[in-house]
Amino acid sequence: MEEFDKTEEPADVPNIQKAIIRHLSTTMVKIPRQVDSLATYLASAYSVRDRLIQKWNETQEYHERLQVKRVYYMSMEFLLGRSLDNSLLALGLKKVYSNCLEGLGFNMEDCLEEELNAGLGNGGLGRLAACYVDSLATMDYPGWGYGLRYEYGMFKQKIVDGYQKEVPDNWLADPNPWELPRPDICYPVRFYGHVTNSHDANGTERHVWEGGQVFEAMAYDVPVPGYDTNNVTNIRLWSCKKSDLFDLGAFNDGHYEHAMSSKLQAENLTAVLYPNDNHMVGKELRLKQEFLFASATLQDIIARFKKTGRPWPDFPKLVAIQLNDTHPTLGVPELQRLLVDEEGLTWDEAWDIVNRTFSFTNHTVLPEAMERWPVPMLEKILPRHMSIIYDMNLFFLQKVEKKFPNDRDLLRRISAIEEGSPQNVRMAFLACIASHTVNGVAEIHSNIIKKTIFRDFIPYFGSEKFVNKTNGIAPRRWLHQANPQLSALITEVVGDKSWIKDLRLLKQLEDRIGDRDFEQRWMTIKLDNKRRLAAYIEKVCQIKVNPEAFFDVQVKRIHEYKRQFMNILGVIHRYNTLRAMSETRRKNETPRVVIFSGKAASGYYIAKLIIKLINSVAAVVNEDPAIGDLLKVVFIPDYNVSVAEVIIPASDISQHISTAGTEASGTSNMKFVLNGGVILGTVDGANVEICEEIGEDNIFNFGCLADEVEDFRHTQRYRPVSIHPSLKNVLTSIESGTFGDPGVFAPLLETLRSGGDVYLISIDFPSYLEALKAVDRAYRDPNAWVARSIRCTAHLAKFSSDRAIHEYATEIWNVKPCPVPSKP
Ligand code: 26R
Repeated sequence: MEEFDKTEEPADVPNIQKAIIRHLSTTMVKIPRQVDSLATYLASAYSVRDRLIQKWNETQEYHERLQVKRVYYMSMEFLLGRSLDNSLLALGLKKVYSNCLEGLGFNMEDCLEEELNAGLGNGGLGRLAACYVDSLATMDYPGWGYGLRYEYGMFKQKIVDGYQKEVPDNWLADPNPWELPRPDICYPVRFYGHVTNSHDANGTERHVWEGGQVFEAMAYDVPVPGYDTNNVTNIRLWSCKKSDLFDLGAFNDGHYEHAMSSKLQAENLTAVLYPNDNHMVGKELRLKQEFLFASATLQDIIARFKKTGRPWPDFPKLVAIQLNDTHPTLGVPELQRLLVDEEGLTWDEAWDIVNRTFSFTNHTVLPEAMERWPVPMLEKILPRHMSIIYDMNLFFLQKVEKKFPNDRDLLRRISAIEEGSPQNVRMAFLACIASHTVNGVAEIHSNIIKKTIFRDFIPYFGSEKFVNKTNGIAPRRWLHQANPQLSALITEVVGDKSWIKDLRLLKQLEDRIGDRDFEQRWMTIKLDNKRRLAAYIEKVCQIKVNPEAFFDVQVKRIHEYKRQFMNILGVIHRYNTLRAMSETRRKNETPRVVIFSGKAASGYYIAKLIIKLINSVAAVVNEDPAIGDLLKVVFIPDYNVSVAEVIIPASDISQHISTAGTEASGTSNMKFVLNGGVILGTVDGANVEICEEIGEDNIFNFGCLADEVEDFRHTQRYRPVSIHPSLKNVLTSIESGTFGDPGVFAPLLETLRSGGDVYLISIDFPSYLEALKAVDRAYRDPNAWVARSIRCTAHLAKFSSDRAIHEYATEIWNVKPCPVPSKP
């Protein structure tokens, strides 16, 4: 057995069992007959946490002592999912814990299932942050995540009568062993109030922000272990507490209720995550969340810097800050304010530090997702920051004017303050102006943002400022943990587990193509994963599906641009086609299970109608005796990280069919392919680069290209004068009531008509049906299919988050690995 598995020696069993039992009795306060799998999960988690804390301390102490540069990944969302399985694998303790639990009369799988998901994110952006922290830790980079500790994460989704119903996610109802409360780490955060200007002894202008309301942000630390390393990194999450909690006078008077009332009424800024993905809602509470986050984080980073005793110009030598989209952008004026108003630096000294510290990632091009905050709202809530933003913008525009004189229109287009009544602050522009580097998340996306949102910035800054960092996924969670059988088979081929930290080694799988015995094992693992998913579907949907059927999957947030609508229209087309077939012809068809899962933003009416349509189609198709196993449609409720871990390894084909140019990258496409699943997709986001890596014979592409989409939209060449007959027939079957009251779906169908169809479903539909046919044909050749599946996994190295983080570290952050040495 290799070096890393030393900890898996049976000698550890008694010690680990002792630790679990100790936590059962002292932490969980259980006597033996009260112990259930929840208590056992928690006790196991606490015993793992003890190890993590020790390594966490060693890591932080080591990095502090060496004064290494750290990167801080600022993200309003971290979609971590469950931690026990992941931590056990990282520490090399999974097997030994499994034995320990068995010895105590418990089953590992049952205990793992007890853990609630940490759902502190909406979708792609939040999960990306979690994968990136995994890679930072695994590759020994000094880096922390900073985020918010929402008491309620992403809502839970129930399906009632085919409709989505949102239920609060009370994820802190059980104790959370994965967070370490830090009551000693608190920062005051001010809102409202006023700014007074004065001059100090040297005649320099001083700004004092006073009054208003002061909240307090308290730190909770979430340790994240790297895989097979001593390094344990940190995600610091802020929780909001009102600071003026007690009116002590009233308390002493015995007016307890009155004394407590401010606590009872205190708006808790970190109570709940906004469940909007790609759609901005300009709520004051959200703005306050963003500022609480920005201010606490920057105060904390500054406090840590000051402990080093280094001079201010060294700040960017020790600190890199990555803005995960615009949500943390208030960190920019906040750092400027802290340096100028609190630390006494000049504006120019501070601005130079800001500029060398921040870099910014854009994750979307949808206009409705661009953060714009009304100037009057900012002026009211953050008066000092508003005036700093004005100055930053003014100085920027002055420099632009100098370089390109007499171009008023350029200044208007490039200004961080958008004209209008009211005026708005364009957060993406502010982030761009203040950052040394701006990146997109896939080649096509990075090119699009240079031609669209940031186009006017290029003549001024030069195009080098705008770079690409194609997204990646953590192989630990998305292959090793989610697909243990495939992981074991790969380890057998490679000879050891080194591929888990170096995905390039998967190339060796290619040599096994054509080895019938190996191919058989490969497909048997796929079948086992499909059985596992079928069992889950039966448990949560009470639908029996045939695990031998072809599994066709689309799981992601429900959004018009992602076109789940087109998918279900295609399903209706298939259903109609099957029904029209003779029984003898039907016998030649491959049984298929079409699986959907995903949440719609609670206020997104059309997305919710798409869910209803999927469920209505499922209700009819699944009960049709003429169709039987040939077609089953399943909507799996409450998509989240642990549900994804069951679905992804079980797909034969997965659909990534956004209108070209709209999906910045996508990351689940990478997860499916890594698990030997084939993609049916548009030429969009990371699909393009996946195709380059695996070869175009191994992916099914269709649809307009991004520049054609642009043409359609801009030249008005596109008006849906004629809807293709195949689509017309599908729409007719909905309208004739095949799937229930057609009135329900009228607003949804309307989006395709009368100059609408923003996402070009009617244009792409015919080529979509062709692509589906090509998939069907290809699956009929099992040898070619298994070869394709193996090739998918073998060529996926590029999409490891380790590669992505290495690029960020070397090309943007200038941070270097700093592995914590083992104790002798
Ligand atoms: C503030 C509000 C308007 C808001 C906008 C956008 C809230 C949340 C979002 C989420 C967006 C930024 C998001 O998740 N984008 C996704 O990022 C993934 C990681 O880069 C990409 O893979 C995916 O294509 C993109 O949609």
